[in-house]
Amino acid sequence: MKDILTAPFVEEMKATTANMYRLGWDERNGGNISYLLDEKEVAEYLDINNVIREIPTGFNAEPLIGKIFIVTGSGKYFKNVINDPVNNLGIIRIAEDGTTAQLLWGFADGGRFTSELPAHLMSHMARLSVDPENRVIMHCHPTNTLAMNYIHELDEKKLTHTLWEMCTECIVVFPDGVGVLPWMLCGTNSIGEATAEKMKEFRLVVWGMHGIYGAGKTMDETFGLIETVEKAAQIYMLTAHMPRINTIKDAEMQELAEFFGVQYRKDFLNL
Ligand code: 2HA
Ligand code: ZN
Repeated sequence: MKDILTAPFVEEMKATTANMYRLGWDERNGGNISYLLDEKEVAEYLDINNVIREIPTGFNAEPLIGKIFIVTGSGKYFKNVINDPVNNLGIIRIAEDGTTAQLLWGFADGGRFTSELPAHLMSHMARLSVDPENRVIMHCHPTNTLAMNYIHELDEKKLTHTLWEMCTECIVVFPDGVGVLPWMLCGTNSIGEATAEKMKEFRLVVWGMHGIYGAGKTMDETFGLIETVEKAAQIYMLTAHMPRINTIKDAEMQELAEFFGVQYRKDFLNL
């Protein structure tokens, strides 16, 4: 059996949480990540028949029965993952009943998975239904994205349009746009259901005045989506209080999307 601390998926979780912390997206215990793993790969590092603990999830994730995820822990700080993965991360498998998480590794100090597990697993189900290769769900509190929430209308078309205008690459990176939820109580099944509903349509969902969710096939794709939104939001926050003299026009955004061959939300442009 290989050493789990050398597993590529543990390394990716360490590197990603460290990067997100460094960028100021995950203060204190803010943020959470879940990453769908390949059973055969996990079995190279762990006896997958050895269940350490069973933890009820409080909701039914039947389509994910038997699936294995590495997830960040409830109340844990992203800043600490890199030096102490075994206490801050856990590997769980969804049991036959669909409502229990079987702990296979981690949460060594008696901890449990992120309080946002409903939003994560429901989002995995939603993304997998439209993209069978989706593996990652990521949540964080990027500073400029959050700041923008307070001064910009929380409307999907308007918010996406403003973000697309802020950097030339935006419409190419997230042509599907950004879904938006109003402020809602976090950590609940309700916000999980609402997020998952949006995830059928968008890989990015803003939680009004809270943060953002991203989904993707890889850690890089998911991180890159959030990073690009945050960059656009930063440009917006640096310029919103000043007269705008230049902008990327809708016809130019259309030209970009068509040149790069991406399926974009035409209804989010004013052509
Ligand atoms: O886990 O970010 O939304 C801490 C959070 C809750
Ligand atoms: Zn949060």
